[in-house]
Amino acid sequence: MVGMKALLLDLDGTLAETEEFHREAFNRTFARWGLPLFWDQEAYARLLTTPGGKERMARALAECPACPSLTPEEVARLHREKGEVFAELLRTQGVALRPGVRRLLEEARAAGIPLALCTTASPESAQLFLEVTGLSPFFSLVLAGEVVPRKKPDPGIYLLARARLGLGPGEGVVVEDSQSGLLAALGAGLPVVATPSLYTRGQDFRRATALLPHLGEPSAPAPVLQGPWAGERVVVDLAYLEEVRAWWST
Ligand code: XBP
Ligand code: MG
Repeated sequence: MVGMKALLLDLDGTLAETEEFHREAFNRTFARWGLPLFWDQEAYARLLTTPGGKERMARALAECPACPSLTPEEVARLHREKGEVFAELLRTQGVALRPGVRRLLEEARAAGIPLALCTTASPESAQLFLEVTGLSPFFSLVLAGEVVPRKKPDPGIYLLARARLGLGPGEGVVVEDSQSGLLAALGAGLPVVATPSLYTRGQDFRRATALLPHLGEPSAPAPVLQGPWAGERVVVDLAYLEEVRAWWST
């Protein structure tokens, strides 16, 4: 029996490895503006601890003595332009979903379980991603960017999702790839399946209800590193998510 009332998912790093497109878009935008900033993978991994592209740019500018001081309006424009470059990259190159994502979304939809997308990325980037991947029809709720005053790890976005979906504590399950997303969801009273991504693999996931490298496919199940069935290989499906809920509430 499925008692789960909703499935909530993060976007960047969780549904797909999109961060390299974001990084490329930030760098191209810095170059267009003549700013002496370039984020290699190492710098970007460090900067990703600041969720939200605009906040990340503002932080890098503040930490850069050689950069001009930009007004908040200019930073907002810089971020909008970055979003346009990101959109162009996504449209022209497309992006593959991570293993098990489409399978799990299809199973949830077939079972009538509402799906919510909860991301710190801008609404424009989130909508375009859903279009490009054909996932738009799956999500009944999309919460993005500045829909809440404080971004993850603040629990605000998941508390808002709970309110919109009418969920009590533990009535939904969250899938996240980062520590900040994990803390946001736990802070909102929701169990979390963590599937770390390219940029988040070294983060602390000890508080995740379940930890796996990916959601798994029947042909390639995922090893459970922590949580229900630890040490076994599983396909994260609705039955497994029920076990995650039971594990969380004990
Ligand atoms: C993802 C992010 C996003 C993107 C950039 O965090 O931090 O900000 O890197 O997108 P999460 P924008 O996966 O935890 O939501 O530039 O559109 O903000
Ligand atoms: Mg993420």
